[in-house]
Amino acid sequence: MVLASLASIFLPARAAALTFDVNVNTSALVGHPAAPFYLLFATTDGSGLSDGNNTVTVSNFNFSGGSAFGNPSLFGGVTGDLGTTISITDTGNLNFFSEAFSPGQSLAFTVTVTSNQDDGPIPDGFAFYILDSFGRPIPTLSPGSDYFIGLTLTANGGSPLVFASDPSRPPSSGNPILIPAPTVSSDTTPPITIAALTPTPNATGWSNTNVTITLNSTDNELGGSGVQQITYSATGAQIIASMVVPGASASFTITAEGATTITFFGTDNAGNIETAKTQTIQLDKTAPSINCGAPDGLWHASDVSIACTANDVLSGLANPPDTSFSLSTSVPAGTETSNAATSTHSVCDVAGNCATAGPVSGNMVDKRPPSINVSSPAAGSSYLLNQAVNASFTCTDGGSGVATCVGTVTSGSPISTAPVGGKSFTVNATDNVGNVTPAQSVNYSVTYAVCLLYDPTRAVQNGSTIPLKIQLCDANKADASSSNTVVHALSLVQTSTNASEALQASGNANPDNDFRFDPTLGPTGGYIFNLSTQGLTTGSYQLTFTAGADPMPHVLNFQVR
Ligand SMILES: [Ca+2]
Ligand SMILES: [Ca+2]
Ligand SMILES: [Ca+2]
Ligand SMILES: [Ca+2]
Repeated sequence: MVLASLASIFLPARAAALTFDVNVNTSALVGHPAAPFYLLFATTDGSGLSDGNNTVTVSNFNFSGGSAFGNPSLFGGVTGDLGTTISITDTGNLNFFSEAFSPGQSLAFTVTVTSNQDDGPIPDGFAFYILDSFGRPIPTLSPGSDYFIGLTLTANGGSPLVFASDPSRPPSSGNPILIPAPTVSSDTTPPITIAALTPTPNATGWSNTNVTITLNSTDNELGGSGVQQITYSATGAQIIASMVVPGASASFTITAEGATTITFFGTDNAGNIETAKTQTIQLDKTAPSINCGAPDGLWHASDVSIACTANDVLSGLANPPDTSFSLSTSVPAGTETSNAATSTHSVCDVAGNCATAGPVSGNMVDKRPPSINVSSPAAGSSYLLNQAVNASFTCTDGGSGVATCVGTVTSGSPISTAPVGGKSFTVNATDNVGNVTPAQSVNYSVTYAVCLLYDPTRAVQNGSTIPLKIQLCDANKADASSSNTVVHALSLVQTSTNASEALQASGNANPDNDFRFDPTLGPTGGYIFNLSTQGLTTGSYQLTFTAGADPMPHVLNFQVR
């Protein structure tokens, strides 16, 4: 009965997809008097040689409340049953499987075909029928024979042809059966969804600005039905409830710092759902926090270091030694400042956020010793013996301040003006951080005053002897003459012409041109030089002499007429 019906099977010339899902509305079969019904799957070999180069498997039967029953009929290269998987190979010219079933509201199954092409003009074919209790196909609108699904097994690939039942032709018994054309989806492959992150995280997987996630889904397999929607959600730092976005792309932005795990998947128009994928976004928009010490308000003789610490609560420090470091001042030698700034240091986190430590200002660094200014005694000056001269000097420091400022005597106290000779006055200074000023010395002289015991305005007669009598005095005109002090005549010049004249002592009282000490000329004595004016023309003269350790020469004036 069944075999006879199949003699009229005609298979259409259409290429085949590899796998497709079939759904048939079988509700019209429920309770119909033409029961029992049979499912029939068949292949034909187009080569006529039974070459066995194509195999069709049918599986995943779902009777939706119905069931298979009875034993399958197998013909040709066929194995299996409705409870498992049916395999049909074109090892005969005609190969078919049939088995009775009790219909439910619908019938679903999956067909997988190979797609080898026979060499001849007639390709291999596959068809699906539903037979009634007489083994006749339920009439359909297909051309030539009453199949619900037909396809050719060629190498080109393609889609099955589907047909509804023919409402004008009844089955072997009862009224015409109304079955819509089966729905066929050749798509059993879920979409593939890729997440693109903008901007791209750095090499460590961290981002430091908001991350936009663009989900792009594709369903490009052979016979793919296309992406219907993308579903995504997020947990962790940023929570996003499940979002369903129609179409093949979706975009959203992660702004919360920390780790957010997104979950996403695509669904194709055949209802295939991609296995959910996850991706974790690590977002850190906050630069490290830095803590540096403050200036201690004290003066320092050398550069100051300020200790700093840094930490980063999200991605962590890029350079672990930045946990603890120090900044230093660089004050030039020989200078002092109460507002020295330290260096700076950049601290970055793993995500690339950076903060700058320092500069820390207000550090007090003193590398300059005090300045010394001596106004008295004045450098190179000469003072009279026992002259009252007070020292005057100051020390100043622009930094830590003067700690010591010590002169030969304290400022305001009398300096040494006795005995006569070369002297020096020295000041030493230090500041409060120990900078030492090189000792500063001022040289000065102490000299005698000369008290005249003759009248320099009274001219002597040319050729006579003039007794030049003097006392060596101090600043107070007190006699400081002494027999131990040698007073020595050096030279004689005429004042008006500056011409040198011969020094001539009268008699033997002044050997070697030394003045003669005379204890009767004052309280401690005096000196006399008996100068011959022989050969001196009329005019004014100056006799220059030295006295003991006195570094300054002295001059005596006299007149010749
Ligand atoms: Ca074949
Ligand atoms: Ca798909
Ligand atoms: Ca950070
Ligand atoms: Ca100083």
